[in-house]
Amino acid sequence: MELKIHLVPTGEIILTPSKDGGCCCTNCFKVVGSEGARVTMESALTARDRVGVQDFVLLENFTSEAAFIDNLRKRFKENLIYTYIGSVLVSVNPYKELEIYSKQHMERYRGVNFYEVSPHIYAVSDNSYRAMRTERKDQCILISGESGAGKTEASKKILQYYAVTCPASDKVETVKDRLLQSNPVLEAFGNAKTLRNDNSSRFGKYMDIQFDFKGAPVGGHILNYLLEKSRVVHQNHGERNFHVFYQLIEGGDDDLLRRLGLERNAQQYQYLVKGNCPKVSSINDKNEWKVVRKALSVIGFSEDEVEELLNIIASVLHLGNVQFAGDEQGNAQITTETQIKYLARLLGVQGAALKEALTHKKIIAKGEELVSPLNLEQAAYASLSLSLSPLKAVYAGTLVQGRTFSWLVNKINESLAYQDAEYPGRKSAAVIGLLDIYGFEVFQHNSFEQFCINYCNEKLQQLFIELTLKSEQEEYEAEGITWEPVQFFNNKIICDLVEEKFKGIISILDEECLRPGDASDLTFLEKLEDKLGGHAHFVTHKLADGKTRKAMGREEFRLLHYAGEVNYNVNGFLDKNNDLLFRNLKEAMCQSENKILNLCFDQSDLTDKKRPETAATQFKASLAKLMEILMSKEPSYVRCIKPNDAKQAARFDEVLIRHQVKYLGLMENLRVRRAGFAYRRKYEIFLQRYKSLCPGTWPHWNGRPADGVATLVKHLGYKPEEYKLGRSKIFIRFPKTLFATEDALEVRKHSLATTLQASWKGYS
Ligand code: AD9
Ligand code: MG
Repeated sequence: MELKIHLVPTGEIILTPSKDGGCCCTNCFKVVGSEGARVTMESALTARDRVGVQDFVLLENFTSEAAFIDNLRKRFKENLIYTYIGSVLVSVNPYKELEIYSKQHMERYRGVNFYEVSPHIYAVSDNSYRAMRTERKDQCILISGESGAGKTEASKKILQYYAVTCPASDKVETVKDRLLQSNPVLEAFGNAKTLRNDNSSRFGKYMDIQFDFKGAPVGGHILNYLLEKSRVVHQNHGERNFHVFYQLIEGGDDDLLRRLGLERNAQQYQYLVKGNCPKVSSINDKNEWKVVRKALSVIGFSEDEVEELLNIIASVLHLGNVQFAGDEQGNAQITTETQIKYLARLLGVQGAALKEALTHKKIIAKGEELVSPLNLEQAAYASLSLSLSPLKAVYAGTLVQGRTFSWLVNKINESLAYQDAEYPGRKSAAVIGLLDIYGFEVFQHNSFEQFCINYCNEKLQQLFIELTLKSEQEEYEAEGITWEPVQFFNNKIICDLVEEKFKGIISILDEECLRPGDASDLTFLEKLEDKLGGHAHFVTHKLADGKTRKAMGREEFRLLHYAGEVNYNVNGFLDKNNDLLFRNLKEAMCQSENKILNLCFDQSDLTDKKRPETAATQFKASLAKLMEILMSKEPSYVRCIKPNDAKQAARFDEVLIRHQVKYLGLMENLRVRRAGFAYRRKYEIFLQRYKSLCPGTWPHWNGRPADGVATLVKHLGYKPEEYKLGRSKIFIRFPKTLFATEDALEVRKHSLATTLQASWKGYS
């Protein structure tokens, strides 16, 4: 049983069971001992020291990173994975199931004030919910952290919290089910086993949960960002393709597999063997398949739609097994007729057209169609690992997956769309948005994907700076307290470096992608060096004496991100940014009888003269839109930390954690939060908690709460420099002032209990 410490006036401590067996207030900490036992003050303080502070703003030495990490470690050791920085929740992945997510736990957080209970993801969920209800303002919860830190788990816990605690009705139950079931479907198609995480999300996700006027969830909407399409055709050693391929092969019944022409053996498929990792101990593909099939039905996919979806998934596998050989002229010829037969049937296209599309290149020049055969060399150049498959087969595979994924998200959105039965067209009353997006990434080899992901993190940091500083400033102003400006690094300069029109990296990249002639990844690098060489956050590999800078390759440029330095290798930047599909493959797809493909590839793909926007420009536009969405809402933050790279419980790797504390900007966050006052609370709440400490306010205070607090702090002997009284809140500058008040409260509580007991005895 968990026991809670109660200080008594003699300086001793009595152990009593804590409320519901869990922590319940700021001063509640667990100790080992038997109920009723008396322990010394010293051991009590050791116990308190053991679990650390539950809000980093209460750290005495708040500028010290060592103190920060130490607090995190203490709490992690005690399975206290959540800690606040003011209202920001820091969460450390426990890599084990903790008994803290039950229905009882949810109830404990429901409608309770943020600081009255121990830190929890439910507290953040509830706080946003209540703010949405009472202030009628849209909320958003931004979850960030590196791969494997627990973002997706956190977002699922938030969704579960709303599903369990929000008001219900028959219709609402359906929506709740659909919201919950959208996760396994999206994860099947968009998550994969990577070296960092067995269930890594390979796309960014923003989900709006829509609520009605009674606070019931009535709908949802999902936006997806930058699916890592290249995974369909290539996986690094120890990694897998998207889960759905393995689930289908392991879990699909015999009939289904026969129809799809698939064998129950992942090793048979080129696109599934690259990582040499068909099975993962933490994943049961067969069971997951059942979950996904059920989820598809709950969301409202018809049997036909599921069939067509699976036809596409099977086609991707067949596509990977198409093989080529060179004829006498060296032109690529297909040698695997069976695959073409299956592909033609599954995709609903003519076999001959498909063959032609896979071995030829068609372009329209000056209104004329030019068809030329692809040779094996072109193919080999395009895809080293698939040396015998022409480049465009690879692209077909990736594009099919990318477009199918977008179709899937749209379909889920249709199913989640809010329809007011009484007032069609009426919008939901308010929304809570959940952002689960890739964290900052630094690998040995960083490419276009990392460039986009890290750019996204710069934008989120920019938003964080604007909103946190802005809200801090606004709070001081609203409370009539002088604002003391805080020094911080504004990363706008890096955002501009990436995205500025004409001058930024994306513009330069697009320019090279559009330039006919000799444009290549290396000419792109040269242009970057020419145009950005003098920028404070851009570093070229070239030194003045013509040598290459240490720790940088000749094909690399370095960006000094807010979170650290990253070297990017330009290899593949142009191809990935172009993301083109050859015309004859597009034509083949447009003729498909598969309804999903038909929607994904329409005639405008062929007739539209305008070149489609490049991948980076599209991403930039979608991020700008996301920023707009988030700016219009009130944000809460969850910062996730991964404790070790081995995915093991109870392992706290200090070096790794230190990095993340830096990347997440947590010290800066704490500094901003502590710049003025460590602690602030509404007068009513402060008075309610501490009124027993002053004869003037106990048991009731009849005047204005602000005057009550003034009386109270005077009685407690607060010095003028220790606090300020605002319009609706008290601001306390140092943690020690608050700790002293908390200690006094414990003493007081105990003496009250003793008095009560004595008077009871007197009656009996
Ligand atoms: V990625 O950027 O999508 O690769 P995430 O989303 O940050 O990453 P995820 O939520 O998938 O990480 O967590 C990784 C694994 O850690 C999960 O599969 C769980 O096994 C484990 N985890 C994360 N959070 C918790 C938790 N609160 N309790 C128990 C957890 N296990
Ligand atoms: Mg994830």
